[in-house]
Amino acid sequence: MMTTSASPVRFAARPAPEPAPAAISPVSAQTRWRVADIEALFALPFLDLLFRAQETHRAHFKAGEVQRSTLLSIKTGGCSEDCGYCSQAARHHTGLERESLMPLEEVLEHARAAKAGGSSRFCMGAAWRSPKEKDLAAVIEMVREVKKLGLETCVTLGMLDGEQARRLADAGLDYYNHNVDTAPDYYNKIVTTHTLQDRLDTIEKVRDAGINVCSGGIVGMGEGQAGRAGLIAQLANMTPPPESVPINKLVPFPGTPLAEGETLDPFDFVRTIAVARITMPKSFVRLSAGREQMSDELQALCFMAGANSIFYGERLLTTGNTDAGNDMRLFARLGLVSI
Ligand code: SAM
Ligand code: DTB
Ligand code: SF4
Repeated sequence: MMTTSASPVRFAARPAPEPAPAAISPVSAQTRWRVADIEALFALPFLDLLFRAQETHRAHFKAGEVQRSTLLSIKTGGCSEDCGYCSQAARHHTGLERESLMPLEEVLEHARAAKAGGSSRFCMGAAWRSPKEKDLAAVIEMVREVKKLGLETCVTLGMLDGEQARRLADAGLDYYNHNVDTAPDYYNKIVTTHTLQDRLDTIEKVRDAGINVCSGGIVGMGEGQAGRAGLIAQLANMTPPPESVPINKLVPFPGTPLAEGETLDPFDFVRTIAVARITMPKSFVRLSAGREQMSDELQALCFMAGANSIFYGERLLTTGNTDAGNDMRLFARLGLVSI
């Protein structure tokens, strides 16, 4: 059973929760979102929810402007962790070949191509529980060199300690991606080799080092609407909420424990985007993994619901992404503008 209050985790906690609003009221920067309030948003009639998400979006962003980030897996497979969705966990028999850390020059070739293609941010992902010293030094060099190309940088390397976060900040890293992934009381059904608190601790260290936080989650892992509300609550109650919120739709990968799970009603995915937009009005909400399996019409609904960022380019980490040409045709058809 999902609880009706947000997790009491240290990072998300605030001193004095606001009293329950009579209606589902707009939040101020100081309001704590209760899971029940967020569930009530999910329960709104679809058109009312979308209307409200549009209103919120237009109050904080220029409608139709979409940021593009390109992903690169710089270290693929062989991960010690057991995240149930992930193709890169060594213990899942996914047939994925383990690769060592990509050399700097190869990373830069991908980054130059991303820049030429119009992406504004380059995100480098590594299948680590946490980075070892030698690896971190190499990634720091990558961050410095990618920045010189005029791209924003993001890395996702697993858990960090404070010193590692500070060194990444000193290298000029713009964003660190570390997802909370699902609701607090669903987390240990998905991952057992680390805890949600471990992830919140890393996010806190990233924040303290002055790096922008990119944190979101995955929907479609059997969490239900209450689980999606729990996911959004912990993100929205961070102080401040993450600057970037990737909402991933599970990409079922053969050989992972979650490959054969239930399929998500696509409108519930759109609802999740809309609720993220309403509860985190100033954050970039990224329509992330799973776009390749979405129709143009479904993606248009996600933009309508307040998504204003995408992963752009033919690959995510180990799976495919929508063709860049298709994306640009869709942007043109919808009058969306890249920023
Ligand atoms: N090891 C690092 C970590 O766990 O933070 C970085 C890489 S990990 C692959 C980054 C994120 O990708 C995960 O937190 C998860 O949200 C997302 N992800 C991984 N596999 C996915 C899948 N099959 N479908 C959707 N999202 C996925
Ligand atoms: C995020 O939230 N989604 C990206 C990025 N952050 C690192 C990863 C999606 C991975 C999808 C499955 C794969 O390609 O392996
Ligand atoms: Fe490893 Fe990250 Fe995949 Fe978990 S999500 S198995 S930590 S690469």
